[in-house]
Amino acid sequence: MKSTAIANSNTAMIKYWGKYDEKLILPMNSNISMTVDSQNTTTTVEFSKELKEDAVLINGKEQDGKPRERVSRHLDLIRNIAKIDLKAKVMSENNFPTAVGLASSASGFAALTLAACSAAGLELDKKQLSIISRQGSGSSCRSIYGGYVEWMKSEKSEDSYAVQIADENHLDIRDIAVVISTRKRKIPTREGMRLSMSTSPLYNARLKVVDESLKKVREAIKNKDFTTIGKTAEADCLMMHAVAMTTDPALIYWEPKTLEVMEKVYQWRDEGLECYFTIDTGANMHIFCLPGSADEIVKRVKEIPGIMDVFVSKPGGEAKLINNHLF
Ligand code: 2P0
Repeated sequence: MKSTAIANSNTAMIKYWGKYDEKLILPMNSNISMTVDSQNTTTTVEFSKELKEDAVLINGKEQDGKPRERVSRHLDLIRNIAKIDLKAKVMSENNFPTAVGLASSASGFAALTLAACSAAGLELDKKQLSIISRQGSGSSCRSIYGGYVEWMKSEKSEDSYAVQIADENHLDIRDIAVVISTRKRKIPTREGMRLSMSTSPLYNARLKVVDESLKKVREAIKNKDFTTIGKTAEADCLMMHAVAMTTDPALIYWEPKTLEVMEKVYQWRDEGLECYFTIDTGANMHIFCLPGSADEIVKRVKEIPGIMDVFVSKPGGEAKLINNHLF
């Protein structure tokens, strides 16, 4: 009853921001991401009758309090489906520094779901795995698949899952993650989304246009139309941040350096170096570009004073089981 899985992180091109159902984690809008190959989580899960309670180690550190509870609750969901009552040991390692403020819950919950379901003896298809992963952390359901992925909204749990739009070999683009700040968010993302829904006057305005953006990006991925993907992703990022900024209390994730990089992206584009930015719930950014422009953009990003780190990713593959256990 022991399995190990590896899952990649993903970067949203059309953002998930707000839940129709908080407990089941059903999103208000469908959303699209690219699974990335350079940031991943490896997780080993073992169910054992020797254990009195779940033990959770992340990056070598024994977890207690909320992080452990969140993993335990997710294991409960899987134990329920598998009809087992055994406690588990969970060991998880990120290949990227957790403290830099890049997302770890997407790769983390996708790897946990796949490893725990396999260790519990469940044989599930990707759709079922993504439905389970979604209930641990929404964006993780997209990391079950490689390449370009859409998480479908629905009011029913069984209909809200991720589907692959195109695999990682269909269209080669680069996601340059630019680390600007490691400052911790004052308000957790989950709470931020909830506040936006109840207080931002722009929340519903974004919902009115998001379907059109989804259609554009979906088609542009199929047609390998990088320009439309980039433009639409950048516009949706600004729309999500407009909603965040007009939330009470205001959720302003950007720092001066974020705006400085934004300005550079506009300038480089004017000069003919095609690239687009997107930003999640922090000051850090992602710059999308075609493979031929990546080296030049990385060089220019590194010349900006105060940039802490840069990670370049290609489209990554699906979450998978591996034989090398962490313990
Ligand atoms: C996204 N984000 O689409 C958006 C854009 C942040 C900004 O998905 O509450 O950690 O666990 O479902 O998945 C981050 O949200 O939230 C996220 P929960 P999650 O990538």
